[in-house]
Amino acid sequence: MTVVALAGNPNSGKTTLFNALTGARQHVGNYPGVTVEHKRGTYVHEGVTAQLEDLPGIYSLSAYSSEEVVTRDFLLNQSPDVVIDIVDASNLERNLYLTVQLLEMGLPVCIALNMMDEAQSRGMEIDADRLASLMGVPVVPIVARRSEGIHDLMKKALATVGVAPRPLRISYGPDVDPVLKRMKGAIEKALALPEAQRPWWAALKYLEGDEAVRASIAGKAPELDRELTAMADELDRHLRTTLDTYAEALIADQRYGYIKALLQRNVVVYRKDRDAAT
Ligand code: GDP
Ligand code: K
Ligand code: MG
Repeated sequence: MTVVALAGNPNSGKTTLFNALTGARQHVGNYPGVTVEHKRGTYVHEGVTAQLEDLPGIYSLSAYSSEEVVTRDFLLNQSPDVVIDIVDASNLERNLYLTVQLLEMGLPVCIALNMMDEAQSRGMEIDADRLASLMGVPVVPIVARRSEGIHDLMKKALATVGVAPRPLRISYGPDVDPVLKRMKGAIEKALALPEAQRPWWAALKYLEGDEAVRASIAGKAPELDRELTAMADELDRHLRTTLDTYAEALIADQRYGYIKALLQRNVVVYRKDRDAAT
């Protein structure tokens, strides 16, 4: 069966959408070893069925919290056919930080623009088609609490299954980009490593100081790990002396910069006649 994962920030409406799509066809358990809830359900509508996974809410795809680890491991190892990324439309900028990371991982993504009622009452008009063309993935406005748009969302999400995703590649600037490229090349040569399937992403994770990715590579290819660690350390030293920063911070800044610039391209318009009562 087609597997659809629901990912998004906490409080973006994942569970509301999951419940609206699966009704009583749900199974709730725990992920092994952690007290993080695992919810699986079945979507059945007009002859279409799919398996739905309500993943733990996260703000980032680092591996600092158990929620982040569980969600990331699921996305990396279970390879869902499509990831519905639930975005709170009334908090677009903050929510897109996760979206960018999902796209950088090269996952097949469909964006659910939830809480459109809330955005509207704040006087925001969001151009979903424009956002879709800028991000290169479908964007479907919904109001999960009222089940509005949810079948259209599933239709668009399932239509992407089997289409090879185009990973997002944003520039991290003249200091980081060349190092990223060299690290990617080094990882690509280690064909037997699972990380070689996502060499650019794995290189980026090294620069972000991701212990899980480092440990995974170090366990299987200690020499490659030493090489990558040396490159990452050298970049950090350079950034500290020239810009008083370090790679992880610079990468986060550049991601936010990318999102800010994107949103300024007529994605959001504030109505002047907004409801004075809100
Ligand atoms: P989760 O943490 O992502 O699972 O989010 P929940 O599904 O628990 O939803 C968080 C809150 O947002 C709840 O109070 C929901 O009722 C509310 N909510 C969900 N969808 C919508 C929506 O489309 N519009 C509005 N206004 N509220 C919503
Ligand atoms: K709310
Ligand atoms: Mg939830």
